[in-house]
Amino acid sequence: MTERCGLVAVVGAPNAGKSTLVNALVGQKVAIVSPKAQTTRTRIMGIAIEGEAQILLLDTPGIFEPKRRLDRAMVAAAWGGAAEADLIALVVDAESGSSRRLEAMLETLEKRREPKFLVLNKVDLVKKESLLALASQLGERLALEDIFFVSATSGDGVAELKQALAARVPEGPWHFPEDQVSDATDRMLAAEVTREQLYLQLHAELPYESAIDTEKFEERKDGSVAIHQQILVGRDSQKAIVLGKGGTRIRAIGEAARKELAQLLGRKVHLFLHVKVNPKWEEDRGLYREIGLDWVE
Ligand SMILES: Nc1nc2c(ncn2[C@@H]2O[C@H](COP(=O)(O)OP(=O)(O)OP(=O)(O)O)[C@@H](O)[C@H]2O)c(=O)[nH]1
Ligand SMILES: [Mg+2]
Repeated sequence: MTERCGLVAVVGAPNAGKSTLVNALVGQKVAIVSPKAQTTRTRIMGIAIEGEAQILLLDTPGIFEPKRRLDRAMVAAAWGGAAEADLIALVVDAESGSSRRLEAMLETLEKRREPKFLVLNKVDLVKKESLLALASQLGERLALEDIFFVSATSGDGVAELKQALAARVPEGPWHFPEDQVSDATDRMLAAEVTREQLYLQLHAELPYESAIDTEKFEERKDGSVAIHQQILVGRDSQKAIVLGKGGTRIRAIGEAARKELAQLLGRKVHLFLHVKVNPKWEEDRGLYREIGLDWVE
């Protein structure tokens, strides 16, 4: 058998389930997930293997109408990911169906030459008839090579999609060792895992208005790792919320992140979190580099 290897850009609206799907295809958590829209901020490659094929899945930020500089950088990262891909997998939340936002995205996708798969996700939440109606409606709008019905959370249809992706990526040597599951460094993964807790444990706008800056990532002789991270927020009032009464919130965030990370890295983790107020963190070029985003004017 010949080896195959190719890049699949996973694009779609915020909250469609792109990161959940990438994790399901890889068979391991490589990307963070939350019920809030705009969880993913940069491109993360998840690496899935199916038979002789290595499928490089580029999880991208959800595509929406960008306002802030950070938003613009996120949307640029998403479309930029599609530009390098052998195949585009458009993930659509089957429950939300079509919307003005999806329409705008279809217009951009129409102009792209890359072959496209449509992945209707969250089929566990909708009736079959409405699924078929949505599929045929989108099929009329866009030249699609294939349509898949999946539930990234239950795993329904994921194996079929994985097989189809494996068959569709071009012949060529694998780009990564077979035991590698993502292109993120442990340092980046650690920052993402803490950020996921901000999305899960803090309300309203706060997660969007915060970022993680890694100050130190230190491998210790005993095999453990010590990680110091700053949680950047814009205002003093936000710092108070992140800390919580008597520091309870930040302890809960740190504890959950540490546990998850220890499991993902398979080693002991010492996690030190500090909250820092910096009203201008969104204008900090160095931080964009740390996050993995290009600076956009
Ligand atoms: N019921 C159901 N929920 C799902 C499914 N797939 C994802 N979700 C949920 O949808 C929410 C968003 O999932 P994400 O994977 O973070 O979505 P995303 O497209 O990566 O979102 P952004 O990174 O914000 O663009 C989470 O609460 C997931 O648990 C599914 O198949 N069924
Ligand atoms: Mg995501």
